[in-house]
Amino acid sequence: MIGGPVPATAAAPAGGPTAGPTTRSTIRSAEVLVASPGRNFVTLRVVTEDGVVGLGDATLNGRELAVASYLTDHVVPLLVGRDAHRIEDTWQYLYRGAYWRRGPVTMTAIAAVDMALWDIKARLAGMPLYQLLGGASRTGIMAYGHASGRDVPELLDSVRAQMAEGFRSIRVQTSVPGIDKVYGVAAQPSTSGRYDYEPAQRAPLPAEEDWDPAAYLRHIPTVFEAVRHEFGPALPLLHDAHHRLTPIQAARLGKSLEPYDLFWLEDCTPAENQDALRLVRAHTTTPLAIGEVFNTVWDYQTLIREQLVDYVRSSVTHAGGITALRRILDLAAQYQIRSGLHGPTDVSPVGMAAALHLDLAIHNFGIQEYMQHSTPTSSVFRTSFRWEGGYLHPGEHHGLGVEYDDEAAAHFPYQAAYLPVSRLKDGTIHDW
Ligand code: EZ4
Ligand code: CO
Repeated sequence: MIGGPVPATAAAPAGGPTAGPTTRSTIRSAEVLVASPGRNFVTLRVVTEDGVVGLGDATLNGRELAVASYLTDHVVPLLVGRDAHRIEDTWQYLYRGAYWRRGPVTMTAIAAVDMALWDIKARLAGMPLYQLLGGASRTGIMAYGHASGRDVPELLDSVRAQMAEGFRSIRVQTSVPGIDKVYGVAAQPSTSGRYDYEPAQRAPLPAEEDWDPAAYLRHIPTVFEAVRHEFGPALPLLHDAHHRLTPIQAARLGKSLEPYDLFWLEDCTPAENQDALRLVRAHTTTPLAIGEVFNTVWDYQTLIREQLVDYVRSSVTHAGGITALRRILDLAAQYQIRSGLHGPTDVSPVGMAAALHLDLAIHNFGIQEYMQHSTPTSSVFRTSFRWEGGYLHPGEHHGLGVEYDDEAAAHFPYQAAYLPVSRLKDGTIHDW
């Protein structure tokens, strides 16, 4: 009978394949929570019939209410009555079932459901989530902090302040002579010791900033020279070009930064055109990181297969959740590409916790971005994760390790806030 059809009676155990106790946990309700403790956050809360609660981050900076509506109007009604344990089936149901695949709104909504279901599964298992993902591959998660300055002395002070906070790897952003406002530079130096750059501003219209690639390309190497001169060769330094360069400009920047041995150069070109990175890669050995605006594995297909980048920058929140990001990271691992997950303040503490469980479990961990959340944010989201000696750890609470305080959240209603737009000197809209 080898290779032939198996008779119906041959292999089936007594009682058929569905016999035996089944593990089921029916979803009783799901609701979308929108609050603005310091900045806007959208959170999905899923509750099972046994009262087990799972949380998911659905925050899409500057487009928050679109995801809230996608979830409330089109996803919550599909969740009620489903088995919370069936994470894979629910992911496929929402991704394939919608017919309209991909995109940041859809994938952020799916991510929130995925996170909440993993949270529930791990709480029911009585384990921190990283244990279900394979257990710890390391003792702590190396995180990088953010330094910025309106000039070099202010920047050097900011690097010192980050080191005093415990950071052992630091992203460096600076103003550029002749440009009024530049991505990544806080308007005022931090008074709390905490890094306080927040790109989204509460206002009915987006702020406008200016941009000049030539001035930037001239200035940045002099800044890294000053930072290396002050702090020596060993401190890992990162930089974010925030999608603003053409391929040849990015190639030139990567080359001109080679003497300063960057940990990575992030988002050097706009992310849509994966082919652009071939040109950059051919010209520089500066390591490249990309992907905070990507939302599926398809955005990485050429980049990973052709080994055009070194770090995957997605967040759990914007790339379809733990289920989907794990697959991206596993694909990356086959090509020696490592993680560098996005961790700005617009990834909520729920999204951050999900990242930390993944970071601890995967083999190809690289580094984690960490921009500490504000005091109002921490009053709404109670977290179990720890920050010690330059390393993060998700903690040992069951599930993701985050609780949502409804009473605290009630003090912070949604306020419209937008990321800025960027214009060249002649007024032309540019990539922000
Ligand atoms: O501009 O999270 O690397 N970090 C970044 C962030 C992004 C914001 C956008 O919502 O580029 O500061
Ligand atoms: Co970035």
